[in-house]
Amino acid sequence: MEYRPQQIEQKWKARWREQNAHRADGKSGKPKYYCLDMFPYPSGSGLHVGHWRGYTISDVWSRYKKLHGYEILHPMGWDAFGLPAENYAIQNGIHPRIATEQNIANFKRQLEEIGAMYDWDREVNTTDPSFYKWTQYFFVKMFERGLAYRKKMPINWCPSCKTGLANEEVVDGCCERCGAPVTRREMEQWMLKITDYADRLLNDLDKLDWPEHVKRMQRAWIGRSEGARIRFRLVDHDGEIEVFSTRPDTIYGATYMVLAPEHPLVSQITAPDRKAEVEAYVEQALRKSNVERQVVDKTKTGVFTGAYVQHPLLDKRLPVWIADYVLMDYGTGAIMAVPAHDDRDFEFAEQFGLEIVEVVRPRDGASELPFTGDGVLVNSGPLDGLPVEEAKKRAIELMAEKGQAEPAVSYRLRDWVFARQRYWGEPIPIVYCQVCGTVPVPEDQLPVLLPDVERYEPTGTGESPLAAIESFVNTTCPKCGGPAKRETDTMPQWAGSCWYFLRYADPHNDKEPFSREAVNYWLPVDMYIGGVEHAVLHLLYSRFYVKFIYDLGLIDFDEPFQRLFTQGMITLNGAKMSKSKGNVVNPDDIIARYGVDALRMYEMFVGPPEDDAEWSTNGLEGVARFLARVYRLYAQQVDKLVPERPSLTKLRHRFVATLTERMESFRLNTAVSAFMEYVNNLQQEAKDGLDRATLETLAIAIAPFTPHLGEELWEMLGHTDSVFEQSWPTYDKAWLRDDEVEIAVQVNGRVRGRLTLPADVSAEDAIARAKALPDIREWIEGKQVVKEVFVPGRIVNLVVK
Ligand code: ANZ
Ligand code: ZN
Repeated sequence: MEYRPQQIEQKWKARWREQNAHRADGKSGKPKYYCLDMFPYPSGSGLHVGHWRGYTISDVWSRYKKLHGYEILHPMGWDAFGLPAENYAIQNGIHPRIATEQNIANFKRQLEEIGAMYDWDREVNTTDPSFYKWTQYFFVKMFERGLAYRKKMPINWCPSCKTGLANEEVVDGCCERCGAPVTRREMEQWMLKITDYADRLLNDLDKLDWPEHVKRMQRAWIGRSEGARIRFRLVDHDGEIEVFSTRPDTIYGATYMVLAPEHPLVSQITAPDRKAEVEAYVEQALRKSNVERQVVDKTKTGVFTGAYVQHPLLDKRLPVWIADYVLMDYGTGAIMAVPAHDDRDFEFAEQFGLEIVEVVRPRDGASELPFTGDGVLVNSGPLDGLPVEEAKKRAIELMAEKGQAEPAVSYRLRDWVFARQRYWGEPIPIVYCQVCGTVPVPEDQLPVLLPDVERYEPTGTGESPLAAIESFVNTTCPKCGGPAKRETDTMPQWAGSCWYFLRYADPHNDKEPFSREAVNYWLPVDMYIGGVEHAVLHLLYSRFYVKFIYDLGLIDFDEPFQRLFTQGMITLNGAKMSKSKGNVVNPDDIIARYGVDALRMYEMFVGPPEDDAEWSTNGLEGVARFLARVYRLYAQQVDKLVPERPSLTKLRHRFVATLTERMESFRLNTAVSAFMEYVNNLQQEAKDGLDRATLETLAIAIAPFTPHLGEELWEMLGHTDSVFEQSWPTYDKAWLRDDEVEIAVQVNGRVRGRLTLPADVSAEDAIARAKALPDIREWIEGKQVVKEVFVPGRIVNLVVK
């Protein structure tokens, strides 16, 4: 009679293993469903209960879908290359390979506890040569198509990790990994031309079922701007300065020019008497990060070069300055400054006493400068009186007639710095030959193995530790057989994660990265679950890779993840749980006391899955007590089942209706409340006995949340097959109807739709249903709902801003 979760859980885990229950072979004849977790990098700290949340959500969802008749692919693997693994290894004096093996073993043990439906036959590991062979293969394909190229340029440099970083890895001017302030460093780098895909990456967001905030972040990161390229002829020098501007309408207000300190023209046009000052300025600017350089409100710095350009439409010369608020890697690295209508130009002009000419005025009269809003042109000759949008077009035409401008689009997205000067990564499969130049390693010579070495600490010279290994560096040219040297940089952490989800479809293939058939069968991923911190890094890089692989003709889809769910974090005392902060709860301890199922169910109960939620041991104990009650209820009733009576039938149909609706709208926390409410009701009824349909329904429905207990309850009811071979319970509306009401749904006080709901519907359900109505979504999408009112039996009113 006593609920002993640990015993039950061991028993079912063993049974699943024996029966290979989670094997996905694609031969069941059922429709497929691919539910994927963002695979973890196996850190030395192991998993805490915060990590469990996402893994549990994805498993609950997989099992729920399985009960709907799908064959489920729910794989797991290891993102094991990269800085975290390497930094951990260095700190602890263990070779990264050994440390990684140990960490994977520990992670796997912990993940197996969850009791998830992982098909371990499909496990992938990015550090396994049989995997990274294909990571290198895709690099070679990029190189062959001109998408991987080398360029000398200032890049983000982390002085603490001693490596270059991609823009996406710099957060508020600091290294995403270690938090050290990032500096700039001029280096020859391997780059991937992700910018070639900017438009597709932007437009195709529309076809994805992703949270709006993630799409918004990607759109902002890609940052498409429309405007013009405008050329200004240099006075007393040959050549011209080209700028990108989103405000060509303000051309008559341009009073000076600014070049980025790194701009190649700087050294050519600087007057001899300005040289010393200019060079000193360039030098100090190079040491700053782009983020520091872009801070608004900061005292502006800069120097005059001594050179002038000719205004394209006026008989006027504009002085050319250099200043670090202009970035080399945006637009053309040069601007026309319009201090009256741009904040930064205004501060700069004030600082250095430069001319300010107002050219746009708000329709309702005078304005304070700088004025950046919409209005009408003034002081602008042929543009006077035109509104901004029209003036933009007209200005471009006027300058285009003289061959000095044309419409242009600019992106904030930069090409991806794809090299790291570190040991623990995939070697970049390139060989330098004096005769043949840069030669990719042919497919039959892949993988280029990462050599097993004693010393793997970063050198700090800007060279990878691999550069010191002569047996690695010296090789023969794959083309001519002559002596050649290997590239010694490695790929960034993200390389393997850009395509690992394709490999799960066909993980043991040693002839190709995957078979076309297998990938087109399982992909795209139907549901991808992970942390929001990947909104622009991994989630953008993977989309780029998939589009590229689609262009290679290897797959039939060009977006990897049809639906995305980003789970919130678990906090303890208000702070994100993390080993380094010392505020973690270890799942091993919890399982030993309360069992896996209690932890799983509590992880769902803790709050709306997309929001952060505070850990509470009391809450967990409540869930554990609840499961013990469920178990006892079955233990008492299964031997004396009675026929179903109407009160039980009604309760059952209502429970299934409520639960299904909450599941479908991904409200997994209130789904748990539905179980609790139902079981309370059943306990009231229990004195008159319970029927088979009631107990079978509950056993099936609870199984996705507490799979071990679900199987046990199913077995207690006399079954010998698995509960997961059953179907999700259905309900008959007839049992709900008598108590239904129709209510009106208003947005900002106006009726925009109608809903039929159970008379005793909770405010939460009513509001969620209202928001999900297509008619209503139209009115609230992209807006902030600031107030939600529910008047039972009458209306829901949503106030949006
Ligand atoms: C003239 C102008 C007048 C501008 C005005 C703005 C307002 P977004 O919208 O982000 O694309 N700009 C161009 N290249 C730059 C660089 N490398 N570093 C710093 N600033 C740069 O911004 C485009 C605007 O940012 C451009 O339009 C340019 O200033 C500036 F009333 O040109 B504008
Ligand atoms: Zn050669």
